[in-house]
Amino acid sequence: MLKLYYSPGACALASHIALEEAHADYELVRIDLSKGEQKTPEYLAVNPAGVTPALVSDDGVLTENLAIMWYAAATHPDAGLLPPDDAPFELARMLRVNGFLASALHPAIGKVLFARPPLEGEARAQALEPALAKYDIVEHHLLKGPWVLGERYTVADGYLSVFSRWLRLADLLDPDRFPKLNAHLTLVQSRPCVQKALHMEGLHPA
Ligand SMILES: N[C@@H](CCC(=O)N[C@@H](CS)C(=O)NCC(=O)O)C(=O)O
Repeated sequence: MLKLYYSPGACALASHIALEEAHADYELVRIDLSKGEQKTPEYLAVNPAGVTPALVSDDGVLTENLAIMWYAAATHPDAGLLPPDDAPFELARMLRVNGFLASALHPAIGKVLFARPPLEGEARAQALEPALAKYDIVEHHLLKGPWVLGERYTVADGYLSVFSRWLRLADLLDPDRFPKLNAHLTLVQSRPCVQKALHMEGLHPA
């Protein structure tokens, strides 16, 4: 059985949603980031980077949300979480969005919301605007609507929802600046599998 190491509400929620949407057989192992459990020798043996998520499978260990989401989707094709094989450009569009979220948006907003010690005052303001500018890119260029790719739900939707959720919880998902992101988050959170993943992590829709 698959085993997902996660921390509630952190970016591993994207992998969790993908496993749930795939109807995969999996179990959860909670890692408490506030207690530093991601740096214990036991966990570092699973993910030497000391971050969540990590997925243990019969094929081996996977880290990185991008890889875990793709593996969950590709090993459960009936769930239809990827564009079809005969639509390589659609797949490339999905990968473009996921790549942008992983390499640009996540680090930018993570610095604003989760830096240790926390950013304050001018330092926070200086980090916030470039982070919000990444959300502008998604709002205006990457999110087609209603789903990321248009009419089809893919793993990119669950992934994006994690970062929109963080912004809404921080009271920063301004409906005037981010109308499409707001509508998208609400739509993603209406999916039963997403609600189940949130519930399993002890969370509620934002
Ligand atoms: N690129 C990685 C990022 C993983 C990551 O940064 N996870 C954060 C939670 S959102 C974490 O575990 N941080 C703990 C730490 O930095 O100590 C992925 O997408 O899987």
